[in-house]
Amino acid sequence: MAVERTLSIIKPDAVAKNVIGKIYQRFEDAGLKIIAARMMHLSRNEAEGFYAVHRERPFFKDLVDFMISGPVMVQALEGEGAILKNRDLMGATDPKKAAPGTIRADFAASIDANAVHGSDAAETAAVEIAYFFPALNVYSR
Ligand code: RTP
Ligand code: MG
Repeated sequence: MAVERTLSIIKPDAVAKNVIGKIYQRFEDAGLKIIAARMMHLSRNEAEGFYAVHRERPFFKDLVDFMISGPVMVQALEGEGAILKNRDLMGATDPKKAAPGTIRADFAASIDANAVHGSDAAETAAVEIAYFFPALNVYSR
């Protein structure tokens, strides 16, 4: 399997629950390296730009309101099959449907406050990483 990069966000609910470290541990235990990271409190513009693909969806305003409700932790992850591996660690979008032992099953309260974001494909991963990190701030190793 190829080494890939993916963009992860620990959302405001999980940052507020003080579980950044527990979520990082899951990434590292799965063989994913944190190759860039920054804590941010997103502006409305930044959140709308990040989720632009969902602009026409009925949940767009709630999603943006939630994403700007508090600080988030943004990281790029690297490893074998990182995109799918991260999605597996996260679990289903709705925590009620997320498999036991996944991040969303363990830390998320609802489909809105669902603890983490992860890129869903190679193309979106590249765009999302570039959205938050200039290439010189990514430390592949
Ligand atoms: P994410 O992009 O945050 O990693 O989540 P995802 O791929 O699992 O889900 P996606 O379809 O990309 O939706 C983005 C976020 O919008 C919220 N959402 N709400 N009320 C709803 O039906 C609904 N559907 C999606 C979720 O918070 C989801 O994470
Ligand atoms: Mg998504």
